[in-house]
Amino acid sequence: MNKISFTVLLSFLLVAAGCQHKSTPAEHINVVMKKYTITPSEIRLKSGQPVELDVTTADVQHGFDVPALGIKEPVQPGKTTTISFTPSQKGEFEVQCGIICGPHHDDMTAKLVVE
Ligand SMILES: [Cu+2]
Repeated sequence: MNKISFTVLLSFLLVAAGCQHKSTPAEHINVVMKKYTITPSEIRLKSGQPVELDVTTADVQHGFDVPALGIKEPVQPGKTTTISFTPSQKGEFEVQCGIICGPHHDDMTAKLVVE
């Protein structure tokens, strides 16, 4: 085997090994925001498990905010806002609507539980 093909083979093996080592695929959770609820009202996550929250709104623009985790994303009608992260801190965190959407905006909350 010449040096070039050995290098190619080695690179291929390293890439293949890298793929196998990729940690667990992200868990997808659909979240729907609608005046004045966030569904599910309790989002349960596992510490260390990557997650993708696919957030949509069923009516007007809302915001998906988890102040304790530094998450603050606008959610526009007709679009999916994907929020990817790996929770590392166990506990219960409040989800709030981050964009004023009406008189009961302040009641629009959910709980994010990391176990
Ligand atoms: Cu709202």
